[in-house]
Amino acid sequence: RPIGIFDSGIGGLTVAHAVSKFLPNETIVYFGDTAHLPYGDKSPDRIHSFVEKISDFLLHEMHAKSIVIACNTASATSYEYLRDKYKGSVPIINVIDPIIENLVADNTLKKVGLIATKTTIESGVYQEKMKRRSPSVLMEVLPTPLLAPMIEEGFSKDKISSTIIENYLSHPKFKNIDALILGCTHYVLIKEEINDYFEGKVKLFDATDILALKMIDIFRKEGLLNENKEAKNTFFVSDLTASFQASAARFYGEDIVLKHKVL
Ligand code: DGN
Repeated sequence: RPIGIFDSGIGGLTVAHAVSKFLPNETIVYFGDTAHLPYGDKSPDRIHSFVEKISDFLLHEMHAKSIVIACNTASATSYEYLRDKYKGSVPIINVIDPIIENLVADNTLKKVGLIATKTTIESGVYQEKMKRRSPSVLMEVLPTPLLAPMIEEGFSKDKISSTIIENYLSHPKFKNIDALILGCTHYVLIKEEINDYFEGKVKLFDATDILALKMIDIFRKEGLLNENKEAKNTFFVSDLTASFQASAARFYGEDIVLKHKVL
């Protein structure tokens, strides 16, 4: 049985790629809800209704053995909702908890920044989890809504991206941070640029490798690891355009073919 991975669009392909790299024997069924993107400025209720349909599709039609919410926004608004709904059937994995676990394990951190969509920041999920687990770490958050569309449009390592990145990251809130959470799946594509901005002095946390390693743990414990790959990975999107297809390779890092699927 495959692993179901979903996102509001194509950003979650960064997560899917990390999963395929660390768990090469697993088959991935990806669903990008491009018809409803961006989730980043929608209300939690609206996002619940989208992700419920996607999860039902992945579980009941694709027979997924686990679901990965490869989107920070959907993880922030709907993880508990989905976990409770599918309790006892399959593991539901979000992208936020593995990042928190890694932050908490690093006891050198005093001040941590978070950049993410408006909905993720407003949910307060990262802030609450950090406060509960590491109360002495100061956390500063900043919604950075221009970054995801900028990345989707292919701007990186150029004048536009460096101006926007600098404008956000030079915010006084982020003075003297030890670490920055890239709290949106898209931001992985500008990780190098962000690292350059901080001259390598700020640790960057995102949900690619960290999440895939966490999945190995969970799958091992649950006896879900595959010995051999059963089938090819499939990538569905709820709205297919030439531009999504063109961007997909950039996010996944390899050529892939998107298939249109209306739920
Ligand atoms: N993929 C979503 C996330 O990680 O929050 C954000 C994309 C969006 O909805 N703009």
